[in-house]
Amino acid sequence: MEKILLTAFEPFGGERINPSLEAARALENLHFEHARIEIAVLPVARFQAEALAIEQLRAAQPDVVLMLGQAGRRSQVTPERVAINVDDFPIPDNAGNQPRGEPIIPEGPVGYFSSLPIQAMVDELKKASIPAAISNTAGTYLCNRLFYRVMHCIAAEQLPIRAGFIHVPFLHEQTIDKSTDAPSLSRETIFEAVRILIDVSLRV
Ligand code: PCA
Repeated sequence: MEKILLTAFEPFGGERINPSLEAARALENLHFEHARIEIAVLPVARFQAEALAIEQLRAAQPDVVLMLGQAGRRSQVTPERVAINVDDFPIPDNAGNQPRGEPIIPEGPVGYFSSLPIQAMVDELKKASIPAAISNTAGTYLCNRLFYRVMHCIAAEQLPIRAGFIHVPFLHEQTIDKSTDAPSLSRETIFEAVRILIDVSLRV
């Protein structure tokens, strides 16, 4: 039996919901034959998000950490390949922080690769007719920062944990009142996508 820590973010940027959190809550109580799921709900706040995630990671000692976040302008579910060592927030976070072009960890490496099977994840999502692609940038906002900080913790402490980040598009209901084109997926599709991501992460 493996333990999976599923992290998700609170709403931000004027949204009332965050699809990552909706999915984590829906999946939390689902029964997986080979895994136990624990969720961490993170504030969209520099420092606090990673502090909470790392605290919960230490307490839970999971085998896998799947970090989820919203990428509102994307049409596909996108496992991220790499986290980079830079904070360059295009908008302030929910605590009002807006660093521009600062390193996340001044003495840290330039980046960390995901240790999740990202290609297999994309292949399985596509087999289920869910739009998916590997992304080569997680941006320079909170999601990239959390991804970088968690990978740094795992590397520095040589923890036996596979970890990575996956961005998911808006839910349909988030786009109803938007004036510009905004791609979105249904609840069923996003929940099924996260279920598949969990399954594939267990197969390594
Ligand atoms: N998405 C943001 C931060 C929180 C979230 O869900 C991002 O892509 O950085």
